[in-house]
Amino acid sequence: MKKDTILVIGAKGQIGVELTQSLRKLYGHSHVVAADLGPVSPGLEGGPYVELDVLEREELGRAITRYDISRIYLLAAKLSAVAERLPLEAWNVNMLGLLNVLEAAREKGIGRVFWPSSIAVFGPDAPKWNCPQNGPLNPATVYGISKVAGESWCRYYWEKYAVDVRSIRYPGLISYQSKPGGGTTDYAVEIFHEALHTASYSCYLRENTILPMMYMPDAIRATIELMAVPATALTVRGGYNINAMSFSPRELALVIQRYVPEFKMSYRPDFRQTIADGWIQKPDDSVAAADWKWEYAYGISETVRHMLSHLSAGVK
Ligand code: NAD
Ligand code: AKB
Repeated sequence: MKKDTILVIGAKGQIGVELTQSLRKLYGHSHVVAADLGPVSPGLEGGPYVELDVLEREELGRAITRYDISRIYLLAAKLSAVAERLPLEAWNVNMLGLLNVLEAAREKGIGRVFWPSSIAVFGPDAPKWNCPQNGPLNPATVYGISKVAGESWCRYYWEKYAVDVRSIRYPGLISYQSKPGGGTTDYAVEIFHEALHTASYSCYLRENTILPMMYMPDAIRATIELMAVPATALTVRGGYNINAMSFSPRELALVIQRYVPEFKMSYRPDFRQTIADGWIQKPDDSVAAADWKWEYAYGISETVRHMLSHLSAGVK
């Protein structure tokens, strides 16, 4: 059987670098093509790279044909904080990028597509704790609106054209390899860098703001597992809720202080507080557990230990 060749669009981002590396380990370096705006970046040199703007349909079509692509992971997007500041630009990137990929998948018979949604699909009226898979989708942010619309497009392309597109509503992701790109949950990555460099961090959310989070290895594993299950196992064609840990900035700071006792946290809430206040605190992931056996591995203690040990190896 012919081996799949995968295109990862938005490969230079927080998820993209680690997902590309994991896919290359699994499928072979020459079978995973990384794509993003501008030249290749560190961490992606080990395999093919193409400079690609996903908003340019013809460029996308040329890359698919040139590399004989059979699976696409679309990660290019503007995240919540950037989207609140640049609503029209964010809508354009998040929607047109997805529609270009879905259309290319339909026209060229791409076998499977992955597109990430977010816990941002839920708004202020959703249950904060254990928010169900089918909770109300009334987001109060541009980013959330684009994710709800994107989920509807994914369902539409599956039902109308049998494009096998799959999606996860990621929580805020915590990683040490790449820095996050303009989200509301970014504090949970920045805090580790600052704890090690300056032993202090000024947080833009209030100390008691609880949000759902996940360590990157869990998110990468969830993505790869979801893409591997047979289509018949899946009952959700919008985005699956997945859950790992929920904590506030204060709770995270307390765990970090176990390893960096001199670490001091201060709070200066900005516009991101309003975004966070409208989000859920913990998704219920029982549908993902039933359909494809999703289960997280990293809680807050393991995440903090791993983050500090990987990052402190780089601090001399
Ligand atoms: P990121 O901002 O770190 O990376 C996005 C990448 O897309 C960047 O490298 C950027 O250069 C690229 N890009 C932007 N516009 C492009 C274009 N027109 N053509 C090609 N590439 C373009 O984002 P991320 O954190 O890696 O998130 C990836 C996806 O996962 C997004 O859809 C995001 O909404 C979703 N998500 C992320 C998180 C998280 O915590 N990181 C949580 C929930 C959902
Ligand atoms: C963001 O904060 O925008 C992202 C997300 C939860 O979608 N991390």
